[in-house]
Amino acid sequence: MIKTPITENFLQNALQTEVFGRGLVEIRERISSTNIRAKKMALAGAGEGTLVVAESQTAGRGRLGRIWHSPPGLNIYFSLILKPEIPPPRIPLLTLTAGLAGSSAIGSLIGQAPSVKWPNDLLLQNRKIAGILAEMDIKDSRVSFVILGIGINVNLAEQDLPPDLRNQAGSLLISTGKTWDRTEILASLLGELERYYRLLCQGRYDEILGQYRQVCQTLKTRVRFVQQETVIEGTAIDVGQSGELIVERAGDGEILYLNAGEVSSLPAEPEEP
Ligand code: BT5
Repeated sequence: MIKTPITENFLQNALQTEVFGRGLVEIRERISSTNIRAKKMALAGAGEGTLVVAESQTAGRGRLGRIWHSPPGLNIYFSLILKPEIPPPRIPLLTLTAGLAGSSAIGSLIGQAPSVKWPNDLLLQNRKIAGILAEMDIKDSRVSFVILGIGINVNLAEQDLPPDLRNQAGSLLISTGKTWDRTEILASLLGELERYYRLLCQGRYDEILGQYRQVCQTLKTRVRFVQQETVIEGTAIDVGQSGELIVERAGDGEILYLNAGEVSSLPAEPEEP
C-alpha cells in the first residue's frame, strides 16, 4: 500500500515547467521499466517532454545490463522523451546535464547538494542516491530521440535494500532522517532538468561543463577506470567537450580521453617523504 502516491493532479499543481511533464504523462503503479515504456511511446510518435513515472519497476535498468533496484512507493522512477537538436558528439553531455540538474534540485530542497560521480551517479555522504540512464535511438545516422531515465532513492531505508547494496546505496531519508514528498521532488527536478536542458540546446556547453566541474567529485582524484578488458589507473584531471573523463595515466603521464566505463576511486598517493 503506497501511503502518498504520486498523482498527476499533485504533479501538475507543483510543476513549474513549460514542456517537461506538460503533455503526455503516464503514471503507473507497476511497470517493467519506465525507459522501455517511454521508448515505445516515442516510437509511436510521442513528443518531447512526455513523461512516464512508476511507483515500482520489475525490471528497472542501469547501464550495461545492470539492475536498478526499484521497490514500490518509496522512491522516484521516471523517464522523459527528449529530442535534442545538438550535434551528435555532444549527446553524452545530456547525462552530465541531468546529473547537474539533479544535484541542484535536491540541493535546494534538502539543503545538501549531492555530488556527482562521473558520469551518472548522485552521491550523498558517499552513498549512491540516484542514477541516470540516457538511451538514444538513431535513425538514418541521426539521433531521433533520447530516453532520459532517472531513479532517485527518496524514502528508502537501509532494510529496503538488498544486502549487497546496503553499504553503498543511500537515500534522502538515510541522509537527512526525514521522509520527503516525492511529488515535490519530482516537480522540482523536472524544473531544473528543463532549465539546464535549455542551456544545452542553446549550445551553452561551457556553462554546463563549468558547473558540472564544481559538483563532480571525481575530478582531481586518483581513479581506476574499467571498460571491458581495459583497466587504467591515473588522476582524473578534467571533463572534456563531449563529457568524456580526461585522465592522466599513472606511470607514463599520458593523457587519455575515456568514455562510458566504470570509474572507482583510489586512495590518494602518499606524500613524498
Ligand atoms: C545507473 O546505472 O545508475 C542508472 C540507473 C537508472 C535508473 C532509472 S529508474 C527510471 C529509469 N527506468 C529504468 O529502467 N532505469 C531508469 P549504473 O551506473 O549501471 O548503476 C547500476 C548499479 O547501481 C547497480 O549495479 C547497483 O550496484 C547500484 N544500484 C542498483 N539499484 C540501486 C538503487 N536503488 N540505489 C542505489 N544504487 C543502486
